[in-house]
Amino acid sequence: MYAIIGTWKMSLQGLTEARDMLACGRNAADAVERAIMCVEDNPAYVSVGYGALPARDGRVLLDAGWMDGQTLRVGGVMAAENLRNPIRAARLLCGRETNCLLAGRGAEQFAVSAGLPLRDMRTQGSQARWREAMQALADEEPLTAYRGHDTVCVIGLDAQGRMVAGTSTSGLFLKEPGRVGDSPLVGSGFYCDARYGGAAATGLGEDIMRGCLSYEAVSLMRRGASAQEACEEALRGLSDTHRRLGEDAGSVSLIALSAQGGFGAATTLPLFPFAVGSAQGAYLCAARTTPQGLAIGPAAPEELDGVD
Ligand code: SD4
Repeated sequence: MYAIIGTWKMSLQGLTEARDMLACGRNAADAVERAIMCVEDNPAYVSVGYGALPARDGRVLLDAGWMDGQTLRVGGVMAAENLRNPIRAARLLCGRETNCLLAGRGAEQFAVSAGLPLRDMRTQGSQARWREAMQALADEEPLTAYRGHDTVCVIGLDAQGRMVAGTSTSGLFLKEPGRVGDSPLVGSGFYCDARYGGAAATGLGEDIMRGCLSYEAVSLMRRGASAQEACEEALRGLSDTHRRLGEDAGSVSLIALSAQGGFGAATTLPLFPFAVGSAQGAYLCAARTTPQGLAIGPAAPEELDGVD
């Protein structure tokens, strides 16, 4: 049995390839890396990898995280510039006993020493988006925090029961240079323990960190919750905290995959698309917030027009 889940519509193409790899007996690590690289390499996805959303100073500064569910080792890069595939660096760093989370120039130097390709991650499109937004700031138009800053998160389970979780993002649009979100932070942006399952989050990192959301979801699976129950309960806990403090619910979504191959998703948004892959194929799903509660189900791409 094998299964894979990824955040947002943008993960579908890579997830489809990754599912085929799992179906051919490839391991979860290779499949998750492939799924994420596919998003990183595509400049049409403006919040991950090549051509992603710049920081205030115009630089594209990327975060990525990786966790091996067998060893519970973690790797990650933060505010990394010029890394063609941040997820490859995060995966390689995960094999280390020490120095497995690297920021800024250290991440770039590691990539060079590991023989990973570098690339100027700015594109004409990313620079145009940056100039336009800086102009809007100068004109004092309010910028909302949630402007397409989506993270690709993928969790995979292979036929041998190995599990891996990975994340990759440029984080908040117009972030302060050096700002790090939840995505490379174990427990917040992702967590994976092959005995129970994996979880990963997308949304405003500053909120996600307050509940160590991914660890919380895996911890609920350890105590017997299904992947779906774990997502809903972990996110409910964070929303309750917001409510108690008189804040609004924030913009947070969570996915999970159990060690038995069960899928889960929850969101505070009206609509959160995600993709799943299994022996049944790879397809899009959506979590919808309805007056009756959370509704989860398959979604046709045309239902998700205009959503990432
Ligand atoms: C961050 N969590 O840097 C990321 C951004 C994201 O949907 O996932 N947005 O805060």
